[in-house]
Amino acid sequence: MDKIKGKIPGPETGIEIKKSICCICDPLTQCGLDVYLQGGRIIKVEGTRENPHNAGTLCAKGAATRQYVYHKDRLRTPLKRNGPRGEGKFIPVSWDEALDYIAGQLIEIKKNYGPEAVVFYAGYSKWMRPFLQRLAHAFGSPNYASESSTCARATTMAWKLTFGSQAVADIPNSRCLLVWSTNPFYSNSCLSRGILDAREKGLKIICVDPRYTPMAALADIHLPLKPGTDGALALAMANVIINEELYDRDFINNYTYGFEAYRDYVRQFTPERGAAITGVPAGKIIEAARLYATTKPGSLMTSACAVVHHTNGVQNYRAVMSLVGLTGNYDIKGGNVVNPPSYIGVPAGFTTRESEYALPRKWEEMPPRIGAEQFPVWCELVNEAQAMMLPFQINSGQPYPLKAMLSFGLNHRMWPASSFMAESLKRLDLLVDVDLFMTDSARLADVVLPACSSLERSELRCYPENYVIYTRPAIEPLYASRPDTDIIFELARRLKIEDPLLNAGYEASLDWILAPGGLTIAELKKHPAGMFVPCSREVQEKKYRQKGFATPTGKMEFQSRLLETYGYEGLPVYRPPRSSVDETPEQAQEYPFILNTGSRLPMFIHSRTFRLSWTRSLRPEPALDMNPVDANRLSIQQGDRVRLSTPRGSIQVLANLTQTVMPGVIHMYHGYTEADVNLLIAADYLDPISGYPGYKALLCKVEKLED
Ligand SMILES: Nc1nc2c(c(=O)[nH]1)N[C@H]1C(S)=C(S)[C@@H](COP(=O)(O)OP(=O)(O)OC[C@H]3O[C@@H](n4cnc5c(=O)[nH]c(N)nc54)[C@H](O)[C@@H]3O)O[C@H]1N2
Ligand SMILES: Nc1nc2c(c(=O)[nH]1)N[C@H]1C(S)=C(S)[C@@H](COP(=O)(O)OP(=O)(O)OC[C@H]3O[C@@H](n4cnc5c(=O)[nH]c(N)nc54)[C@H](O)[C@@H]3O)O[C@H]1N2
Ligand SMILES: [Mo]
Repeated sequence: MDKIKGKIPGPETGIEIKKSICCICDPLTQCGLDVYLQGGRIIKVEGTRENPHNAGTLCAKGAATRQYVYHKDRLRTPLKRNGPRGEGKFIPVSWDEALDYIAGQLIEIKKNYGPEAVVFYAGYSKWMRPFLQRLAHAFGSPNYASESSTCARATTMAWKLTFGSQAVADIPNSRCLLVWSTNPFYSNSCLSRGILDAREKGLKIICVDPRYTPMAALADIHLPLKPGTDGALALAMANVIINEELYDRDFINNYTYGFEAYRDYVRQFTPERGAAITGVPAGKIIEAARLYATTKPGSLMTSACAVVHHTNGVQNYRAVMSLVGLTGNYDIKGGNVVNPPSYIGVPAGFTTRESEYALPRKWEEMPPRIGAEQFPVWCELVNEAQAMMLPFQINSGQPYPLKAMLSFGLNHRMWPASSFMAESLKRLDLLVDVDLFMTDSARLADVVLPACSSLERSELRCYPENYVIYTRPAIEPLYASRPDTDIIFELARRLKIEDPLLNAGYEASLDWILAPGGLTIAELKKHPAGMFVPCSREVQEKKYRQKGFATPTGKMEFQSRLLETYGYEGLPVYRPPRSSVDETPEQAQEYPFILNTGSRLPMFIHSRTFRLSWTRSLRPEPALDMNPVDANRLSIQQGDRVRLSTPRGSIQVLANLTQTVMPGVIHMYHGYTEADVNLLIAADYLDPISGYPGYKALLCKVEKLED
């Protein structure tokens, strides 16, 4: 046999390469993917070199794409329940039968209980969201909800409350990067490359993180704070900046509201008090405050979740971002720049009509959303229902009954008290779940529909490098699976929804959405690997000089008027986690550790990659991370089986001893079927402003189990 040049596609090898995007992360890091095909089967994947976002690279999860797509748990046909709810007995049915049944039931429920009794839900997957929300609202239901009830939206809320709009770190032009609770080396590898480049050019880095992460290792100053004490740390830094007069006087005097009240409040947070609360030495707090305030321009980079996954989450986050105002680093080159998203959360240099598309109806024309009563500020600032209230409303039927849920990628283990969520779902008259895999949540459903992955569909994806791609399927949808959007548009037809765009389909809808930026699907199809979007002007700095801030006072608000309107404190006040030594000292005697859940691991992403042998082999068993000092005291050794408990329950896992976590804090990754840490968190352990769960600080204990 002739020697074959394996990598080169061509007739001799029978190998061809198709361009696609990864299906594991969503959406910021959905890297460009070169899919190598032989005989219609994927034989390997590589990162797309031309795609400026990942520039040929892939992470550990993306490299396992083939295992994900061809996994034996992939759903093969639509399924209908054939046995008691939750028992997992199904019979295969045709698409027509499944979709007709769903449409018939939804019409019936709407007739009997009103459209609001139907919930439309999207899990972590985002590509179907604008279409699903339009379907919900066109159907008449305000109850479109998503995984965003736990991710990213609370940070947006904090930005809107304080500055009127979100602003992201302009890393390439920055001289000092304040990294607050994010570790892109695990969570967003493409971003971490840019940080390494900037570091080589002299970028100073401060990293605020309880763990010693790769990001912390790269930093000039690492501030290892106790989880959930972010507010106190930020206020103590502000104390230094104000006392040493390192703040931006012009910005404070002309563009802010509530500075005096803030300054008075900040007085209490001396570096010493900050140190006592956070565990970070006072000297380091002072050093970090000086470095950030004097190395201009400085930018703040934060997590979509870690600071807001606390019972004082939004206020802690507001305390952190107040530092941006205090130092005048808002909307300047190299600081935090206002760069509104183009499509599905990603700014790519052009405008679209995504929100006009997703929201065809005014909120006032519909009944109040789930969570409207408990989280009014959420409803003012976020265009979704607050899904953390879902199980409560299913059970109480108050203020009105919920009867059906049409979900795309439902994972009940996302909710705190996940068993309560699972039990609540069983009480619905109709639960539909669309997923790639037969999950434990799908097992609770009446109808399960097989979705295909991004490699099997056409999808529009933007990248922050002003790059955009409209993919074509690399392979046909496996088995009888279909793209989520097909299901949405098919249901719209069967529900007899008269809506020109829902009736026109996916590509016509996209053309409508893209119109303001001058892009068309026809043009995008000519560039299979994606294309740069001509991005006109330099971003204009300090737009607030002309336009003011989109807050009630038109200024940057240290003291939020909107929060006060709804009876919350206007200042970014600090409160310890609701379950903590300070708040529940008696409980702390039995449960002496702080439990921090969900800090990212490089090989796992929520519930998605546990089933893949490549990624799983890197951490084969559910394990908690603890410091050897703590382990020693409890006679726990590496790999010992332990019981992790809170007053709500316990799970059994292995102990992983590591110096990367601080003494007194236990870290446990979320989403495992066999060791679901969210069972240990109460359903109402929520931030009072956003409704976000306090996943990242509550009391727990660890006990060694005898063999
Ligand atoms: N304890 C704890 N809990 C947490 C967190 C934490 O830090 N700690 N983090 C929270 C955060 S930030 C997030 S974002 C959420 C994650 O939210 P989840 O929604 O729980 O995320 P996943 O498990 O990735 O995805 C849910 C389902 O979507 C399916 N899916 C994947 N691709 C597709 C697709 O294209 N179409 C369809 N229909 N389905 C698809 C997957 O198979 C999976 O079953 O978890 C939250 N929960
Ligand atoms: N590999 C992988 N990548 C992911 C995900 C994944 O599950 N796996 N999920 C994706 C999603 S949905 C999201 S939201 C992002 C999240 O992305 P990141 O925010 O970067 O990830 P996390 O690990 O949740 O949090 C970052 C750091 O915050 C620290 N931290 C924990 N608690 C606190 C605290 O109370 N205060 C402070 N200051 N720091 C704290 C953790 O130790 C961790 O190192 O990642 C995305 N990327
Ligand atoms: Mo998230």
